[in-house]
Amino acid sequence: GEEKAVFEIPDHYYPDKYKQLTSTISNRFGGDAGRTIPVRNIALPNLALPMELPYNDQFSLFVPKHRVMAGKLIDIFMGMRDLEDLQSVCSFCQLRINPYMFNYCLSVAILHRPDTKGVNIPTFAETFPDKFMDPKVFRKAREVSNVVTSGNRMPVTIPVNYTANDSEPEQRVAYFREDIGINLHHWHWHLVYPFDSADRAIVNKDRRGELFYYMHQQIIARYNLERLCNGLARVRRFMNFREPIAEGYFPKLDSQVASRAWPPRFAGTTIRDLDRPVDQIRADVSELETWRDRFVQAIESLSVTLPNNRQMPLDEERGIDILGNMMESSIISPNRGYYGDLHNMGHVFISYSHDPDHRHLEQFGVMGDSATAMRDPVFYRWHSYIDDLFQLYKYKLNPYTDDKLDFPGIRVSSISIEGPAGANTLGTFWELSTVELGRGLDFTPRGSVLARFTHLQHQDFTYVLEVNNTSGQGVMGTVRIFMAPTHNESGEPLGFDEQRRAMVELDKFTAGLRPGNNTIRHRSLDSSVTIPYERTFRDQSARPADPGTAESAEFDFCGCGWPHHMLVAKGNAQGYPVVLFAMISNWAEDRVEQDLVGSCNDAASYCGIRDRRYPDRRAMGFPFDRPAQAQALSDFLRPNMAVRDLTIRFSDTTRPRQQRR
Ligand code: CUO
Repeated sequence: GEEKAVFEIPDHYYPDKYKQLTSTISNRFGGDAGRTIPVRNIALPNLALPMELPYNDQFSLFVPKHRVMAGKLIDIFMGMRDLEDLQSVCSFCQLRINPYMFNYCLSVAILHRPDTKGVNIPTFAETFPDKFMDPKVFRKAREVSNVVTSGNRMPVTIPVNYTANDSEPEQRVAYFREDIGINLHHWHWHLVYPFDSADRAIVNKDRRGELFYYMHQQIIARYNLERLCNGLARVRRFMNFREPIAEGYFPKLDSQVASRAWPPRFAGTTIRDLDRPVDQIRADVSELETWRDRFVQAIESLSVTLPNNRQMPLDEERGIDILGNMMESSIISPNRGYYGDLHNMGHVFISYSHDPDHRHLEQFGVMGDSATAMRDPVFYRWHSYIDDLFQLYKYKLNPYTDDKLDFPGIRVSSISIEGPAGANTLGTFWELSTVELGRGLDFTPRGSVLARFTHLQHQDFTYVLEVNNTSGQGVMGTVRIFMAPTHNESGEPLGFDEQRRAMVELDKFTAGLRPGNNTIRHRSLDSSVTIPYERTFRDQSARPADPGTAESAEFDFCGCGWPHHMLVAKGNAQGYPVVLFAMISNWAEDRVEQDLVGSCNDAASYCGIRDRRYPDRRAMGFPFDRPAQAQALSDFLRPNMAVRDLTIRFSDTTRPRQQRR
């Protein structure tokens, strides 16, 4: 078992209402304590601003006022001289600062301070499980925790499909929207790439605007593929802000902090002008339209208006990155005053559409929080529209020329897939997994509770590429693997342009190519898009034994990455047809010179690499990020590319999770 430690907090750190309880609090934790850690008594920084958010309110990064408060708190945490001062100010904050905001800001600081590499951030699902799971689980969990002694507990089972029944067609993809791992990935992504801080370096990461565009573009491509597998049309973008939103969503989540349910969004709700003094928000829907028009205007003219009225060109090299920062918007937007805050405020308008003037005293819905937004069908409608705006820019670029696409001397003669589901077949099924609850719930002193839930899974497989190198010398190549649907919802074949936008990145890796014939074998488990199950859920049994090492730091920090269990779309029982695409590009032109030792670099495609540059010089999504003069994918192919028809066959069985690796 873990040794318990007691923190001895200076008396005046306790809020007044706890003062007389101080001795009780320390006694309560002190009973079976292993050691005592005195907390340094420091001159406390001014915390007035972050303390303005009531302790029991919801916290949203999308709400401008909350953003400013969080930015201040992050700066305070970043500014502490050393770990002991940081710990001291945290112990002061813990009972006063809104717990969601506290957790977010401390996590950002731990991720970015040089002296906290290797410090464990408990996985968010364990800290605030109410954002990810059906509340019934917690009631049951409390019962279990009270009556059963630690060590031989039965896991509590989270029901499948608990937010709607089969009358709601959108429910067919609820397993995707409500997947705990997908929501954790999204939350981590926004943690790694915050859009606000007084410390510009935290925001101004290499190609962060482009990654905002690309990671969300890939979410939409994956969601659309998932919808097609389930007989649903691709998602309709939310582009007319005055039109009612057809899809409703009833989250059935309780907030532990605010001790009330997350509000629903009824079908047919229209976003309306906001006037919520309590959140210091006053904004009209027409502002979204103005910002949108200016954004489109910048793309039309390939030029951005700066605050001093000068123009900045949107060139091929940096255009999409600048647009990403402008759209989100982040503090490194070239002109936030003029181009506004379109994407973030879209989240805000939607999340308050049930109570735009606060007359019902309701808080924001799930769209207002990056930990829960992906549960709501409207998330995908909003982000499809955002993606359309980015695509307007991509359509302004010239198609890639031969010298960008070709790799002279390299021929990919075939790509195929091997695995237990059969040649060129991917097998999917339901899997039953267990995750530990507890940290965010008051189960002390009895320890934690296990929750069991069902999620999609696929059988492991291996890519096999046959490559001929006639260049006469050994070369390095970058292998880029994508998957896409072949037909639309009406059964018509997809033209090149629709298919390129539907391409789902599966993997990207470097391979050495000897002169002559080469066979490249690469495991699905090693995907550059995903992180293993153990990392998504921070299964403590998988934690490297030796804390403080580079391995354990990686394990603790690198929660960003698509969950591996969602690498492949569900397919269907008959076998859903998709096309697999592989390209080998010239690594000499792709490479980024940098040292990767000790950083987490195995899910770089959607998350980048911590403290490093994005490890691929090409545009994200290359070679499908731009239109081309091709009617069909077959017209686009070059000798260094290959395709293969695949089938994804779903078997409606539920199997207990098995150890992979
Ligand atoms: Cu990730 Cu809209 O950016 O939620």
